[in-house]
Amino acid sequence: MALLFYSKVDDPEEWTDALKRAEPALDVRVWPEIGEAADIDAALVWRPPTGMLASLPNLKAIFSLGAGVDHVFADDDLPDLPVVRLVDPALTSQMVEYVLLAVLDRHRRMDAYRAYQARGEWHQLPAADTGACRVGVMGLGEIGQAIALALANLGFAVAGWSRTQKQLDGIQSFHGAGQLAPFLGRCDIVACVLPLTAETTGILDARAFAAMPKGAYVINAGRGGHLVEADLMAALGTGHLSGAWLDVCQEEPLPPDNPLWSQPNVTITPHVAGWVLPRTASVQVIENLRRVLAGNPPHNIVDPARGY
Ligand code: NDP
Ligand code: OXD
Repeated sequence: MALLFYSKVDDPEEWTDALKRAEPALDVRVWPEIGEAADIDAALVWRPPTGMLASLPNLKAIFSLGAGVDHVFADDDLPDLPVVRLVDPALTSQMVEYVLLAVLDRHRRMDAYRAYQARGEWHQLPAADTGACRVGVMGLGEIGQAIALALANLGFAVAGWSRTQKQLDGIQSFHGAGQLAPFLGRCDIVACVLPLTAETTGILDARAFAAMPKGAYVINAGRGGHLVEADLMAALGTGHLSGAWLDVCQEEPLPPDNPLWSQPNVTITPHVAGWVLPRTASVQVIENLRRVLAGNPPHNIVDPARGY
């Protein structure tokens, strides 16, 4: 069994070692050293270049090196094959940690305390009332549900928004385009962990910000394509939004001259909210590869029509 590995951000040696620990007989071919293209059964990829997958004549499945698959569907010449995403508890835990970090940083006014410290000022702000802080999670899938439940466990007033209705203990559920504005209207902090699809592209725009209450705070750990950066800058400029915390950007790496870098109430991290760990994720890649080769459908296959 032969697997092609392609990523410019993941370490091919670490992945090869982990994959071979999970299946010693696996033949891992790291792009561009692929040998005979016809040998390759499946590909494990992050942002594959257009046409690369179509050039493999015996490919049977495409595995995303992440939870998201937008980077696979961005290939205009994508062969009509099952596209499989990672659903990894270790990745989900990191995403929960990341959003909790951002929410707590904002809720406990660490921005203000860092500024006071820089000026050598001992200044106490009013106590943060967690039960009165309304947090909204956009996307209630594997990652969003775990985030919403973790926030609710801390006592925040949590709501979630998804395509279909959800029943989650202690979480107010909103769904569909028609309930987006009422959902945003009850959020002091909004955290986006949606997949990037035709329907969700640009969803964090001027209209969405206008639907949020004055002073709302936006966290984007989904994809850069969800956020209209110019609209964010405008909403920060008028003071309608109090700040933002961004892990993902329209263009990655974020160009040095992008004004977001120097916006004082914006925190930026370089797409590190959740990082797939080869040690845990390679086990499910191998299991899915075995299923494909045995003629069974892999787990966590995505729906190309929905785009996630
Ligand atoms: P899932 O597929 O499990 O969940 C997606 C959720 O989004 C579902 O609740 C779905 O609704 C909802 N959704 C999709 N389209 C719409 C829509 N048009 N309107 C409303 N809700 C919608 O994905 P995961 O939770 O595993 O991952 C989510 C995303 O997180 C990834 O696609 C990726 O973009 C991002 N991510 C970012 C990382 C980072 O490091 N920054 C790391 C990992 C993931 P429904 O339940 O009704 O289908
Ligand atoms: C993912 C990511 O989709 O890391 O897993 O962005």
